Amino acid sequence: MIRGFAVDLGGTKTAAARISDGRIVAREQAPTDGNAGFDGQIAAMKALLDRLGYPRGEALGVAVAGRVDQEGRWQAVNAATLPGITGEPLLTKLRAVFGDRVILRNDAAAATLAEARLGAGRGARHFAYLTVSTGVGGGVMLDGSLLQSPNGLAGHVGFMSSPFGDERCGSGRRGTVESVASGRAIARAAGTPDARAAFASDQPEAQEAIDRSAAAVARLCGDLTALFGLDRIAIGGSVGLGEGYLARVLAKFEEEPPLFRVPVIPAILGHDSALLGALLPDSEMSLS
Ligand code: BMX
Repeated sequence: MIRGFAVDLGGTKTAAARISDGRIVAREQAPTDGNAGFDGQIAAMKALLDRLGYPRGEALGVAVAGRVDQEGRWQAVNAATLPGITGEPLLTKLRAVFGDRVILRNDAAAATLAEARLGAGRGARHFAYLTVSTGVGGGVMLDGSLLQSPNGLAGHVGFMSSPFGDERCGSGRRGTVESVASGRAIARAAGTPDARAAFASDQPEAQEAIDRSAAAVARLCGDLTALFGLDRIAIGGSVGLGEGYLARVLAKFEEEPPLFRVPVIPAILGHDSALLGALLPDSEMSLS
């Protein structure tokens, strides 16, 4: 059973939690200041952990949007989301501030581990988790192992190309899934302050923006199934779990031939997945 403290720093909000017996027993949250820079983001994490009474040296799992390489350096892939995060040594700094028992990974990778082991992916052999939120992130579990790469980019499915996209996204790539399907892309196309407002709007451009996002995510599900031979996909994130969103994805997914149409289900752990997954070990063997 996992226990300790966890932080989940996403493009819109930063959450921290105390976890006991595999469950979140206390939680604090604040908006993420995307322009805060490296030291500012660490100070924001510390402020939330202080409110939870985190004692230095206790087990701490940290999950962040952006890529984390094998040396623990942190860099935004979508530079528009976290412009001040450009390859700083996050793991080294976290250990200096919070002690040696810090583990660090990408937020979507953390959520993938949690859903695979404790949630929607249990029993699946080749499983993918997608988060549709401020950005579009994900992770792939093959025979119980998270697909990882030394540069920390593996699993960044939001930066694959989409036939529904044409705009350049903050990664510099044109026509990415993220450029058309993310919460920010929905809000931009809908002309609303955020994706939540687009969901609440009855304006045709808002509904079309959500439909286009769902179509791009459905196509991505088919692509990932072709690439990895998946047997299940779970969808989470604030947009992914938004009212009626999964139904729209599934309606588009019907257009895929049966071979590529694996079960696509909602994430079970909701908004807690990255917090729980931040503390999970990479390998199941060390889970005892
Ligand atoms: C983006 C990318 C991923 C992240 C995903 C979900 C950045 C800053 N973010 O694709 O690393 O996992 O968004 O992040 O490069 P969220 O902010 O939507 O939680």
